Amino acid sequence: MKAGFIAVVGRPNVGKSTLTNKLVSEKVAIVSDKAGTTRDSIKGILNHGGNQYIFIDTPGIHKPKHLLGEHMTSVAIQTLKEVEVILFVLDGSQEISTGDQFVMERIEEARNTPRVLVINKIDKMSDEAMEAKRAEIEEKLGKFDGVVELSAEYALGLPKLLTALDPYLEEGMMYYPEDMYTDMPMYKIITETVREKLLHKTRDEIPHSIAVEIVDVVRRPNGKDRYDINIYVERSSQKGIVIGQNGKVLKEVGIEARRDIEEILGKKIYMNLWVKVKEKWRKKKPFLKEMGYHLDED
Ligand SMILES: Nc1nc2c(ncn2[C@@H]2O[C@H](COP(=O)(O)OP(=O)(O)OP(=O)(O)O)[C@@H](O)[C@H]2O)c(=O)[nH]1
Ligand SMILES: [Mg+2]
Repeated sequence: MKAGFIAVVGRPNVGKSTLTNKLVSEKVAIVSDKAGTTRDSIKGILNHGGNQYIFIDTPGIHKPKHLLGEHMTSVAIQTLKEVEVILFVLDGSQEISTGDQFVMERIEEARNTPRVLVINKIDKMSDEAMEAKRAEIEEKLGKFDGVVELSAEYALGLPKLLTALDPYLEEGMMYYPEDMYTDMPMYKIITETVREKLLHKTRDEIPHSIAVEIVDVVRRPNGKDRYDINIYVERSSQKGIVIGQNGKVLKEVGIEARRDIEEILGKKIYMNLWVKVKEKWRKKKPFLKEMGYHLDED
């Protein structure tokens, strides 16, 4: 029996959460095409071939512009120090950027922790592009203990990744029971599901300005509980966009989120969504704490 913690890190939008979900064959982390989707570390646990792989999906590492961004980058950097092996994910279909190099510098600071590179999104790359990419990596990022080319979206190359990680797991006991695939509490799965649907339907600054909170759960005799959920935005102009004309956007978000949540809970629910304005909440520490965005030592 071998087990180990694996940090999944990289700049925003490279496919870290998609990869984590595909590895554990469950949706533990929400995914969107907007950079900055993941805001906290999320464990995805896989038991395979007698091994327990504990993947820690992290927020994309970037240069923060506000307190929430600072929290996100610190969560990821903190995770680097707590694992057996680091999985550095990059988007192979894009040029290696200063963003990737910034992540590499943070990884270097974790000193002796082994590092495996994932070149993701190979479904968007030709063979020639891959050849060029290997050279570019060596030049701009240096050497890794292992390199795996894969497509998280299409679940191509995942067994190779597990094989590459195997040597870094440690003999001993399992950390988590066999049927546990995430450490996400149910309320977080619910708020994240609502946030994901909102991310899919908004753009520009709005996805970044959204926070979601369950304010009440009312148990009902018919077993169909009612969830009252607040959606926070930073300005009143954003409120109108999130609600949409005649409430269209909010209604669609409600329908899609409820469908997913009912599947996860295995039962029907009622859901009320309210949109509220909290000026500049991403810069306010007490509100961030209330939303659960804080490190242990904060
Ligand atoms: N074509 C292609 N798209 C992918 C692949 N993996 C992820 N994506 C897409 O890339 C986008 C970002 O994916 P995420 O998994 O949310 O990326 P992330 O690295 O977790 O992003 P942050 O949480 O913002 O740091 C989404 O639109 C995914 O569908 C892949 O292998 N191929
Ligand atoms: Mg993510």
